[in-house]
Amino acid sequence: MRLPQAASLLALAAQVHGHGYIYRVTADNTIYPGYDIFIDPLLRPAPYRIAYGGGQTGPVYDLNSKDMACQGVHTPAPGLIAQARAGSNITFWWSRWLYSHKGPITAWMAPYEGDINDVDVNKLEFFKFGEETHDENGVWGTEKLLDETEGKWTVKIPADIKPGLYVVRNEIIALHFAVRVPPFFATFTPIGPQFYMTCFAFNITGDGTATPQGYTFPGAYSNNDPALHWDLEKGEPYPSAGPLVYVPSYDVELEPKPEVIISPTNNATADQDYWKAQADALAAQAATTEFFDSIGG
Ligand SMILES: *[C@@H]1O[C@H](CO)[C@@H](O)[C@H](O)[C@H]1NC(C)=O
Ligand SMILES: *[C@@H]1O[C@H](CO)[C@@H](O)[C@H](O)[C@H]1NC(C)=O
Ligand SMILES: *[C@@H]1O[C@H](CO)[C@@H](O)[C@H](O)[C@H]1NC(C)=O
Ligand SMILES: [Cu+2]
Repeated sequence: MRLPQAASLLALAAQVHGHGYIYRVTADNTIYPGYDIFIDPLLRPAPYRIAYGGGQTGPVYDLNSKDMACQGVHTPAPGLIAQARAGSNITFWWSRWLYSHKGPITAWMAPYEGDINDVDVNKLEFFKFGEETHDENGVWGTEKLLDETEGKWTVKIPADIKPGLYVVRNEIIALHFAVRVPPFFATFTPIGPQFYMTCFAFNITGDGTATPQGYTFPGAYSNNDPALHWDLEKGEPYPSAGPLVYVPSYDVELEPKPEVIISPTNNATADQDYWKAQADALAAQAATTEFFDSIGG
Protein backbone atom coordinates (compact mmCIF):
# COMPACT_ATOMS: atom_id res chain seq x y z
CA MET A 1 0.00 0.00 0.00
CA ARG A 2 1.42 3.36 -1.04
CA LEU A 3 0.54 6.43 0.91
CA PRO A 4 0.38 10.00 -0.34
CA GLN A 5 2.99 12.45 0.88
CA ALA A 6 1.82 15.62 2.59
CA ALA A 7 3.31 17.80 -0.15
CA SER A 8 1.47 16.06 -2.97
CA LEU A 9 -1.73 16.25 -0.93
CA LEU A 10 -1.39 20.00 -0.71
CA ALA A 11 -0.70 20.29 -4.44
CA LEU A 12 -3.77 18.21 -5.16
CA ALA A 13 -5.84 20.26 -2.78
CA ALA A 14 -4.88 23.46 -4.56
CA GLN A 15 -5.62 21.88 -7.95
CA VAL A 16 -9.19 20.99 -7.18
CA HIS A 17 -9.97 24.38 -5.62
CA GLY A 18 -10.83 22.65 -2.39
CA HIS A 19 -14.38 21.59 -3.18
CA GLY A 20 -15.98 19.29 -0.63
CA TYR A 21 -16.24 15.55 -1.17
CA ILE A 22 -17.90 12.67 0.69
CA TYR A 23 -15.15 10.71 2.37
CA ARG A 24 -17.33 8.55 4.60
CA VAL A 25 -20.92 7.34 4.83
CA THR A 26 -22.78 5.95 7.82
CA ALA A 27 -25.58 3.63 6.77
CA ASP A 28 -27.80 2.22 9.51
CA ASN A 29 -24.92 2.80 11.98
CA THR A 30 -22.27 1.06 9.90
CA ILE A 31 -19.49 3.43 8.83
CA TYR A 32 -18.23 2.85 5.29
CA PRO A 33 -15.42 4.53 3.38
CA GLY A 34 -16.79 7.01 0.80
CA TYR A 35 -14.51 8.21 -1.95
CA ASP A 36 -11.47 10.04 -0.66
CA ILE A 37 -10.34 12.07 -3.63
CA PHE A 38 -6.86 12.58 -2.18
CA ILE A 39 -6.10 9.07 -0.98
CA ASP A 40 -8.01 6.57 -3.10
CA PRO A 41 -6.28 7.35 -6.42
CA LEU A 42 -2.91 6.71 -4.76
CA LEU A 43 -3.75 3.44 -3.03
CA ARG A 44 -2.97 0.00 -4.48
CA PRO A 45 -5.19 -1.90 -4.12
CA ALA A 46 -8.10 0.59 -4.03
CA PRO A 47 -9.84 0.76 -0.66
CA TYR A 48 -13.07 -1.12 -0.03
CA ARG A 49 -15.81 1.45 -0.38
CA ILE A 50 -19.48 1.90 -1.29
CA ALA A 51 -18.85 4.98 -3.47
CA TYR A 52 -18.46 5.16 -7.22
CA GLY A 53 -15.00 6.11 -8.48
CA GLY A 54 -15.29 9.87 -8.24
CA GLY A 55 -12.07 11.32 -9.59
CA GLN A 56 -12.78 15.02 -9.29
CA THR A 57 -14.52 17.32 -6.84
CA GLY A 58 -15.46 20.11 -9.24
CA PRO A 59 -19.06 20.75 -10.28
CA VAL A 60 -21.09 19.57 -13.25
CA TYR A 61 -22.31 22.74 -14.99
CA ASP A 62 -24.49 21.27 -17.74
CA LEU A 63 -27.69 19.69 -16.47
CA ASN A 64 -28.03 17.85 -19.81
CA SER A 65 -24.68 16.14 -19.27
CA LYS A 66 -24.40 12.40 -18.59
CA ASP A 67 -22.19 13.38 -15.66
CA MET A 68 -25.32 14.61 -13.85
CA ALA A 69 -26.07 11.07 -12.66
CA CYS A 70 -22.96 10.14 -10.73
CA GLN A 71 -20.15 12.58 -11.69
CA GLY A 72 -17.76 12.12 -14.58
CA VAL A 73 -15.89 9.07 -13.36
CA HIS A 74 -17.96 5.92 -12.74
CA THR A 75 -15.16 3.40 -12.52
CA PRO A 76 -14.39 1.49 -10.53
CA ALA A 77 -17.93 0.64 -9.45
CA PRO A 78 -18.28 0.32 -5.67
CA GLY A 79 -16.56 -2.79 -4.29
CA LEU A 80 -18.82 -2.84 -1.26
CA ILE A 81 -22.59 -2.52 -0.91
CA ALA A 82 -23.95 -0.79 2.17
CA GLN A 83 -26.55 -2.79 4.04
CA ALA A 84 -29.36 -0.71 5.58
CA ARG A 85 -32.93 -1.12 6.75
CA ALA A 86 -35.76 0.87 5.19
CA GLY A 87 -36.55 3.59 7.75
CA SER A 88 -32.96 3.84 9.01
CA ASN A 89 -30.59 6.78 8.57
CA ILE A 90 -27.82 7.56 6.11
CA THR A 91 -25.21 10.16 7.09
CA PHE A 92 -22.95 11.60 4.40
CA TRP A 93 -19.66 12.97 5.77
CA TRP A 94 -18.64 15.94 3.61
CA SER A 95 -15.17 17.40 3.87
CA ARG A 96 -15.17 21.16 4.46
CA TRP A 97 -17.75 22.93 2.30
CA LEU A 98 -17.53 26.57 1.14
CA TYR A 99 -19.69 29.31 2.69
CA SER A 100 -20.30 30.93 -0.70
CA HIS A 101 -21.58 27.68 -2.26
CA LYS A 102 -25.12 27.95 -0.88
CA GLY A 103 -27.98 25.86 -2.15
CA PRO A 104 -30.08 22.75 -1.61
CA ILE A 105 -28.68 19.43 -0.37
CA THR A 106 -30.62 16.52 -1.81
CA ALA A 107 -30.70 12.72 -1.62
CA TRP A 108 -31.98 10.43 -4.37
CA MET A 109 -32.23 6.72 -4.86
CA ALA A 110 -32.79 4.41 -7.81
CA PRO A 111 -33.43 0.66 -7.80
CA TYR A 112 -31.13 -1.58 -9.82
CA GLU A 113 -30.84 -5.29 -10.44
CA GLY A 114 -27.88 -7.57 -11.00
CA ASP A 115 -24.21 -6.74 -10.63
CA ILE A 116 -23.27 -3.16 -9.69
CA ASN A 117 -20.48 -3.38 -12.28
CA ASP A 118 -23.08 -3.70 -15.06
CA VAL A 119 -25.20 -0.72 -14.00
CA ASP A 120 -25.58 2.11 -16.51
CA VAL A 121 -26.03 5.08 -14.18
CA ASN A 122 -27.73 7.11 -16.93
CA LYS A 123 -30.53 4.52 -17.14
CA LEU A 124 -31.24 4.54 -13.41
CA GLU A 125 -34.54 6.15 -12.37
CA PHE A 126 -33.94 8.19 -9.22
CA PHE A 127 -36.56 9.54 -6.86
CA LYS A 128 -35.73 12.28 -4.40
CA PHE A 129 -36.09 11.18 -0.78
CA GLY A 130 -34.43 14.01 1.11
CA GLU A 131 -33.85 17.71 0.71
CA GLU A 132 -32.63 20.55 2.90
CA THR A 133 -32.82 24.09 1.60
CA HIS A 134 -32.77 26.94 4.15
CA ASP A 135 -34.46 27.44 7.48
CA GLU A 136 -36.89 30.23 8.43
CA ASN A 137 -33.94 32.52 9.19
CA GLY A 138 -32.52 32.01 5.71
CA VAL A 139 -29.64 29.81 6.89
CA TRP A 140 -28.88 27.18 4.25
CA GLY A 141 -28.13 23.54 5.02
CA THR A 142 -24.80 24.04 3.24
CA GLU A 143 -23.90 26.65 5.90
CA LYS A 144 -24.93 24.27 8.67
CA LEU A 145 -22.44 21.72 7.29
CA LEU A 146 -19.79 24.27 8.25
CA ASP A 147 -21.21 25.72 11.46
CA GLU A 148 -23.30 23.02 13.08
CA THR A 149 -22.80 19.45 11.84
CA GLU A 150 -19.06 19.09 11.14
CA GLY A 151 -19.89 18.29 7.55
CA LYS A 152 -22.42 15.57 8.32
CA TRP A 153 -25.77 15.47 6.55
CA THR A 154 -28.34 12.89 7.56
CA VAL A 155 -31.38 11.62 5.70
CA LYS A 156 -33.87 8.84 6.41
CA ILE A 157 -34.46 5.98 4.00
CA PRO A 158 -38.23 5.87 3.31
CA ALA A 159 -39.76 3.17 5.51
CA ASP A 160 -42.20 1.91 2.90
CA ILE A 161 -39.95 1.32 -0.11
CA LYS A 162 -39.55 -2.05 -1.74
CA PRO A 163 -36.43 -3.80 -0.43
CA GLY A 164 -33.58 -4.48 -2.84
CA LEU A 165 -30.53 -2.96 -4.44
CA TYR A 166 -30.38 0.81 -4.91
CA VAL A 167 -27.92 3.43 -6.07
CA VAL A 168 -28.10 6.35 -3.63
CA ARG A 169 -27.09 9.80 -4.85
CA ASN A 170 -26.23 12.75 -2.60
CA GLU A 171 -26.00 16.17 -4.24
CA ILE A 172 -25.41 19.80 -3.43
CA ILE A 173 -26.57 22.43 -5.91
CA ALA A 174 -24.47 25.56 -5.42
CA LEU A 175 -26.36 28.68 -6.51
CA HIS A 176 -23.74 31.34 -5.87
CA PHE A 177 -23.03 31.76 -9.62
CA ALA A 178 -26.60 30.97 -10.71
CA VAL A 179 -27.40 34.47 -11.98
CA ARG A 180 -24.17 36.42 -11.63
CA VAL A 181 -20.48 35.89 -11.09
CA PRO A 182 -18.38 37.84 -8.61
CA PRO A 183 -15.77 40.03 -10.34
CA PHE A 184 -12.86 37.87 -9.15
CA PHE A 185 -14.21 34.89 -11.16
CA ALA A 186 -15.63 36.80 -14.16
CA THR A 187 -13.20 35.48 -16.78
CA PHE A 188 -13.36 31.76 -16.16
CA THR A 189 -16.58 30.60 -14.58
CA PRO A 190 -19.87 29.92 -16.39
CA ILE A 191 -23.02 31.47 -14.98
CA GLY A 192 -25.61 28.96 -13.79
CA PRO A 193 -26.14 26.34 -11.12
CA GLN A 194 -23.30 24.02 -10.10
CA PHE A 195 -24.06 20.38 -9.28
CA TYR A 196 -21.83 18.35 -6.94
CA MET A 197 -22.78 14.71 -6.47
CA THR A 198 -21.57 11.24 -5.54
CA CYS A 199 -23.31 7.87 -5.88
CA PHE A 200 -23.21 4.88 -3.53
CA ALA A 201 -24.30 1.24 -3.68
CA PHE A 202 -26.96 0.13 -1.18
CA ASN A 203 -28.86 -3.02 -0.33
CA ILE A 204 -32.04 -2.13 1.51
CA THR A 205 -34.03 -4.57 3.57
CA GLY A 206 -37.60 -4.28 4.77
CA ASP A 207 -41.11 -5.34 3.90
CA GLY A 208 -42.34 -2.28 1.99
CA THR A 209 -43.74 -2.34 -1.51
CA ALA A 210 -43.53 1.31 -2.64
CA THR A 211 -41.81 2.05 -5.96
CA PRO A 212 -41.86 5.86 -6.23
CA GLN A 213 -41.80 7.50 -9.67
CA GLY A 214 -38.17 8.03 -10.69
CA TYR A 215 -36.31 10.23 -13.16
CA THR A 216 -33.11 9.69 -15.09
CA PHE A 217 -30.07 11.98 -15.03
CA PRO A 218 -29.87 13.86 -17.26
CA GLY A 219 -33.60 14.57 -17.29
CA ALA A 220 -34.61 15.08 -13.67
CA TYR A 221 -33.92 18.82 -13.87
CA SER A 222 -35.16 21.30 -16.45
CA ASN A 223 -33.16 24.31 -17.49
CA ASN A 224 -36.39 26.36 -17.26
CA ASP A 225 -36.63 25.66 -13.54
CA PRO A 226 -36.51 29.03 -11.75
CA ALA A 227 -35.07 27.25 -8.68
CA LEU A 228 -31.88 26.57 -10.65
CA HIS A 229 -31.52 30.21 -11.69
CA TRP A 230 -32.18 31.50 -8.21
CA ASP A 231 -30.79 34.77 -6.98
CA LEU A 232 -29.47 34.10 -3.48
CA GLU A 233 -29.73 37.80 -2.72
CA LYS A 234 -33.51 37.80 -3.21
CA GLY A 235 -34.01 36.25 0.18
CA GLU A 236 -37.42 34.74 -0.62
CA PRO A 237 -38.37 31.21 0.38
CA TYR A 238 -36.57 28.84 -1.98
CA PRO A 239 -39.02 26.74 -4.01
CA SER A 240 -36.95 23.50 -4.42
CA ALA A 241 -35.55 22.35 -7.76
CA GLY A 242 -36.81 19.42 -9.80
CA PRO A 243 -39.18 16.70 -8.57
CA LEU A 244 -40.69 16.87 -5.09
CA VAL A 245 -39.38 14.80 -2.20
CA TYR A 246 -41.10 11.42 -1.87
CA VAL A 247 -43.13 11.19 1.33
CA PRO A 248 -43.42 7.63 2.66
CA SER A 249 -46.92 6.39 3.45
CA TYR A 250 -45.82 5.19 6.89
CA ASP A 251 -42.88 5.31 9.28
CA VAL A 252 -41.23 2.57 11.38
CA GLU A 253 -39.71 2.59 14.84
CA LEU A 254 -36.36 0.82 14.49
CA GLU A 255 -33.98 -0.10 17.25
CA PRO A 256 -30.63 1.57 16.40
CA LYS A 257 -27.94 -0.95 15.48
CA PRO A 258 -24.57 -0.95 17.28
CA GLU A 259 -21.92 1.10 15.51
CA VAL A 260 -19.62 -0.86 13.18
CA ILE A 261 -16.63 0.58 11.29
CA ILE A 262 -15.77 -1.05 7.97
CA SER A 263 -12.04 -1.42 7.33
CA PRO A 264 -10.96 0.47 4.20
CA THR A 265 -7.97 -1.81 3.56
CA ASN A 266 -8.80 -5.08 5.34
CA ASN A 267 -5.51 -4.66 7.20
CA ALA A 268 -5.48 -3.12 10.67
CA THR A 269 -1.98 -1.60 10.28
CA ALA A 270 -2.73 -0.16 6.86
CA ASP A 271 -6.03 1.22 8.20
CA GLN A 272 -4.11 3.33 10.72
CA ASP A 273 -2.09 4.83 7.85
CA TYR A 274 -5.29 5.39 5.88
CA TRP A 275 -7.02 7.28 8.74
CA LYS A 276 -3.88 9.36 9.31
CA ALA A 277 -3.54 10.23 5.60
CA GLN A 278 -7.26 11.03 5.53
CA ALA A 279 -6.99 13.39 8.50
CA ASP A 280 -4.04 15.16 6.81
CA ALA A 281 -5.93 15.41 3.53
CA LEU A 282 -9.01 16.82 5.27
CA ALA A 283 -6.87 19.44 7.00
CA ALA A 284 -5.17 20.41 3.70
CA GLN A 285 -8.49 20.66 1.89
CA ALA A 286 -9.96 22.73 4.74
CA ALA A 287 -7.05 25.15 4.46
CA THR A 288 -7.75 25.55 0.74
CA THR A 289 -11.47 26.17 1.30
CA GLU A 290 -10.68 28.73 3.99
CA PHE A 291 -8.57 30.59 1.44
CA PHE A 292 -11.47 30.54 -1.06
CA ASP A 293 -13.85 31.73 1.67
CA SER A 294 -11.51 34.66 2.27
CA ILE A 295 -11.85 35.81 -1.36
CA GLY A 296 -15.60 35.13 -1.45
CA GLY A 297 -15.35 32.25 -3.93
C1 LIG B 1 -29.10 -7.93 -0.07
O1 LIG B 1 -29.69 -8.27 1.18
C2 LIG B 1 -30.43 -9.49 1.13
C3 LIG B 1 -31.13 -9.62 2.47
O2 LIG B 1 -30.21 -9.61 3.53
C4 LIG B 1 -29.49 -10.62 0.83
O3 LIG B 1 -30.21 -11.84 0.74
C5 LIG B 1 -28.77 -10.37 -0.50
O4 LIG B 1 -27.81 -11.37 -0.72
C6 LIG B 1 -28.10 -9.01 -0.48
N1 LIG B 1 -27.57 -8.73 -1.81
C7 LIG B 1 -26.38 -8.16 -2.00
C8 LIG B 1 -25.97 -7.99 -3.43
O5 LIG B 1 -25.69 -7.74 -1.10
C1 LIG C 1 -32.08 7.84 13.08
O1 LIG C 1 -31.70 9.08 13.63
C2 LIG C 1 -32.57 9.54 14.65
C3 LIG C 1 -32.15 10.95 15.02
O2 LIG C 1 -30.80 10.98 15.42
C4 LIG C 1 -32.50 8.57 15.83
O3 LIG C 1 -33.37 9.00 16.84
C5 LIG C 1 -32.90 7.18 15.35
O4 LIG C 1 -32.76 6.26 16.39
C6 LIG C 1 -32.03 6.75 14.16
N1 LIG C 1 -32.56 5.50 13.65
C7 LIG C 1 -31.86 4.37 13.62
C8 LIG C 1 -32.58 3.17 13.11
O5 LIG C 1 -30.68 4.27 13.95
C1 LIG D 1 -0.66 -4.62 6.25
O1 LIG D 1 -0.23 -3.27 6.07
C2 LIG D 1 1.10 -3.04 6.46
C3 LIG D 1 1.35 -1.53 6.40
O2 LIG D 1 1.06 -1.02 5.13
C4 LIG D 1 2.03 -3.86 5.60
O3 LIG D 1 3.36 -3.67 6.00
C5 LIG D 1 1.66 -5.34 5.71
O4 LIG D 1 2.42 -6.10 4.81
C6 LIG D 1 0.18 -5.55 5.41
N1 LIG D 1 -0.19 -6.92 5.71
C7 LIG D 1 -0.69 -7.73 4.80
C8 LIG D 1 -1.07 -9.10 5.27
O5 LIG D 1 -0.93 -7.38 3.65
CU1 LIG E 1 -16.76 26.18 -6.54
